[in-house]
Amino acid sequence: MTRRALITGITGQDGAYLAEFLLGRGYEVHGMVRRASTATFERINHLRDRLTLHQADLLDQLSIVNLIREVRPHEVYNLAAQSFVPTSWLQPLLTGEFTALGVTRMLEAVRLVDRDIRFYQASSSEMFGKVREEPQHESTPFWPRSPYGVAKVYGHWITVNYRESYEMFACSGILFNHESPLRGKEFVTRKVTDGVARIKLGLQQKLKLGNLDAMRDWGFAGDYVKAMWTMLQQEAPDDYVVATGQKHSVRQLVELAFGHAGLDWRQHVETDPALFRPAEVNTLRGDAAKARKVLGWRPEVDFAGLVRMMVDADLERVRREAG
Ligand code: NAP
Ligand code: F7E
Repeated sequence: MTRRALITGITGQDGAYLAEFLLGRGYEVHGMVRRASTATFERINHLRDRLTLHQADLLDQLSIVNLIREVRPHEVYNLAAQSFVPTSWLQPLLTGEFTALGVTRMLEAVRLVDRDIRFYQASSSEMFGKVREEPQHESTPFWPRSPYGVAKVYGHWITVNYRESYEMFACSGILFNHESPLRGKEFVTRKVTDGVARIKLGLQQKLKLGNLDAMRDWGFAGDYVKAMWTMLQQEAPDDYVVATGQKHSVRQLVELAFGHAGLDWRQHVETDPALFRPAEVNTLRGDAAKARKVLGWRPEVDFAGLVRMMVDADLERVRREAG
């Protein structure tokens, strides 16, 4: 029997990688997209003829219920969210509506239509925030540092609560930062690799960044979507940290990315106080021992390989676009 999956946030970075992965495993893949006046399908254009897209919105409960009724998926991957941390200070209420209450709307729809549907919630290392211990694992206490992080803590616990209240197969994947050539250009890795490509090709001179001392556990998105799927194939639902276990600073990222293109970052990078955050997550490093043991999951791309992949992809794209 063909398995059916519904992905919210299919037009985002993870949605595109997950859709490709599930198609490769023979799934019938459905995606929830919100209406926009211009197309947002850039990341999934190459898959369009193999996907079924449906209009619905995290803010509109009935649209989600109708969608789950129509598709009757075996698995739902809830990836949709307002995911950019700085925007969550500018739009804290909207971030709460999408990123926190949106999860309840998804869970309610699944509960109403068919409690046997397996549910994946995209939780985040941002929940650890002002970290209580290092490395962070599934039982490390949360101390979120942004409205986004707070909303994700809500999304995590409501997922756990529906599992415990209704015996639903609901999993929370606590994923650390994962990046790729499909990453949005406002996130620091892509901002740097896009900047490097533009500087290398003479289209830009300077790159303005914020806190170069922040440290993150960066992995490759293509590796991380495999962990999402594997969580939903287990006998019992559970929560898992997904991370590489290695951390690097933004400064190291910059050195590596500029160096790969043969550039000296000191000649191009400027820090801009406006890009510092009201409350920062200074450092994150995850312990994915449980995912390794139970799911057999391991990252395949390391930090240096990831940065090279992203710089090379941006160099090729910028060259192509510049004709
Ligand atoms: P992303 O590229 O920002 O994609 C977000 C997706 O959510 C987009 O498809 C967006 O649609 C959709 N969306 C936003 N608001 C919506 C609404 N009201 N109704 C329907 N769809 C809506 O994010 P990502 O990096 O792929 O991350 C996927 C998920 O994992 C997010 O929940 C994120 O918070 C979480 N996460 C990400 C990371 C990471 O490092 N990437 C780590 C941990 C957790 P449009 O295209 O229309 O904007
Ligand atoms: O920032 C510092 C910044 O915006 C990383 C989201 O996917 O991962 C992501 O959240 C670090 C921060 O990602 C700039 O201060 C310095 O310390 O790439 P980012 P994030 O905030 O860690 C988590 C796991 C998610 O769940 C989120 O959805 O880099 N930084 N200079 C900068 N960051 C940005 N964006 N731009 C700068 O110029």
